[in-house]
Amino acid sequence: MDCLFCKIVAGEIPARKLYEDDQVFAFHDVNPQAPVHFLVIPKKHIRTLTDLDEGDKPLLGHIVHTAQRLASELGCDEGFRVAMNCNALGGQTVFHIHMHVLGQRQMHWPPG
Ligand code: DGP
Repeated sequence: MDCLFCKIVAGEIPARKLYEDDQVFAFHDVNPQAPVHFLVIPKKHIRTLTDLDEGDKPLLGHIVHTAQRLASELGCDEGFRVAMNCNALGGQTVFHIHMHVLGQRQMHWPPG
């Protein structure tokens, strides 16, 4: 499959890995928008959020929990942001779902 993030999971493209288990993979974003900016992705290829089904609910919970735990480990307990961009209008550029986690700076609302 020609998917950038599947290739990162497979080790075919290098990434600064933070965590991996049988379901998820977490790594630093190549173009960080905050002092802490990492991505948590499922190992399973899911193109975008509109492709989720009922059976993916535990996986999504695991992604959120992993994001929170790693944010805490990286010193972001004072506050951080998670974001998942869906499809082109939502700002998604890599079509393998991923949760952005940004921290260690003041966040603003609304995002651009
Ligand atoms: P999005 O716009 O929500 O689809 O975010 C995609 C993110 O993926 C973006 O913040 C940059 C990051 N990214 C793109 N290519 C690579 C890569 O090859 N390695 C890493 N570590 N991150 C990447």
